[in-house]
Amino acid sequence: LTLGTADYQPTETSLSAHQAPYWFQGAKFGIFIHWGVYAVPAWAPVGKQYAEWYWDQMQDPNNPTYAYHRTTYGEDFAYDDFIPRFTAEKFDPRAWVELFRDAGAQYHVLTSKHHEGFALWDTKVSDRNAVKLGPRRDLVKELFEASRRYAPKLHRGLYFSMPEWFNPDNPWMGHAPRNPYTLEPVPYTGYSAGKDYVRDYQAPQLLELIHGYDPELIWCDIGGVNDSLHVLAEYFNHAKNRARPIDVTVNNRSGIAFHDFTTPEYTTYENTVVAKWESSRGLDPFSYGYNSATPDDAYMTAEEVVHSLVDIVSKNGNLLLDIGPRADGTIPPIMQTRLRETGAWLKVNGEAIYDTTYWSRMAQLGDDLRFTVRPGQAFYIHSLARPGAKLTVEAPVPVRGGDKVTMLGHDRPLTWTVSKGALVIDVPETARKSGQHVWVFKVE
Ligand code: FUL
Repeated sequence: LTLGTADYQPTETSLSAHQAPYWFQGAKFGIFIHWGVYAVPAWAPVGKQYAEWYWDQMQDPNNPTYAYHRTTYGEDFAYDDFIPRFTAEKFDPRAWVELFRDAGAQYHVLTSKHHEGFALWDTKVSDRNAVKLGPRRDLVKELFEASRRYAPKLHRGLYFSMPEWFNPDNPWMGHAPRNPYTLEPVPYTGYSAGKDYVRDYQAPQLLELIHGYDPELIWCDIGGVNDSLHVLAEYFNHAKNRARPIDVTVNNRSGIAFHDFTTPEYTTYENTVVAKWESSRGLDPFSYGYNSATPDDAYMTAEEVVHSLVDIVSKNGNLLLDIGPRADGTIPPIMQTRLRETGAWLKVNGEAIYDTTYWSRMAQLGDDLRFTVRPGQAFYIHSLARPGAKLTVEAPVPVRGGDKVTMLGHDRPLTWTVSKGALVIDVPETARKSGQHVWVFKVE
């Protein structure tokens, strides 16, 4: 019987045998990185539009980016004129992956190519890439190599936009690139038109990534025309048939129904969803790419990040938290600070997050409590609000006489009782320091 060892076939039925792997289930926290030519203008109306959408937004006379571009760069400055300014000259992949590790993240997902069509790796199917233009470096390769070497516990993923806005062979926005003020055509730099978009370009690019970089996660975006049945069958077979197999996963935006996980964006599910999911958002109030107009105090605070992570994990999700590096490869200090602060919380409280599972109820909502479980070992109560001298948990926590109750980061066991069916934990003053973001109690 070859059940479980046969190759995947390019059919929905065959692919359906694939599930999100254990590492992804347990990872809970990843870093999304939106980096491309859009990091050069790095502008959008703050909190309203995604900065990585600059090229699309500058085409529309009713969008503030249209006027902004004219004032800042002039009518004759095409989007592709930003390419030489995308230098990555200070890109230090080791510093990046060490930052992600220190943030407590378990995986990272870099935009290998966003909707602008500029590939960050050495693609052979077009010159529209970071080796031929701009940085003149294979940014995907450098990041993956640094990650394997300096942060080997991290899992490596790649985002890939299935369509491209103004690709002459399949313009998602309905037309090849043009000057938004005169509507004159402009070149699509580095690309020679006349390809079958899917067969000669999109699918080969995905296969280059699969065979050349061994991503453990592919985060497709937008869907649309595709050959994803074949590409994903090849992805899974390649991962499985390597000398040292890897366990890979794919999201729900490749254009076919099959997926390992769903991807709510700048939102989360209200309740537990048993099928694996991952919510993404930027530290920015509403952008994945770097928006230089966003003031530091508009970014998520560490408390907001931790609250969001705990809430998501209690409902079986992962948080894929996004940063937008600058065009020179530096990560804005506010983003570094937020990631390190999150890492400090996870250092103390990570055991209540990683490799846990959701409980039969995700929350005791009115009291700002969330729950996670390490089956057979421990039960965790997360208090999003600073607890009082007594923490009352009405939800039917599986506590039995003799169980030990502690607060993570506090050295002494806490006393507790069960009163009218509720667990009541005595929380000494020393365990209730403010500024902890979330206070985690462990029952074992
Ligand atoms: C969306 C894209 O359009 C955004 O720019 C971003 O990449 C987000 C994660 O997915 O669909």
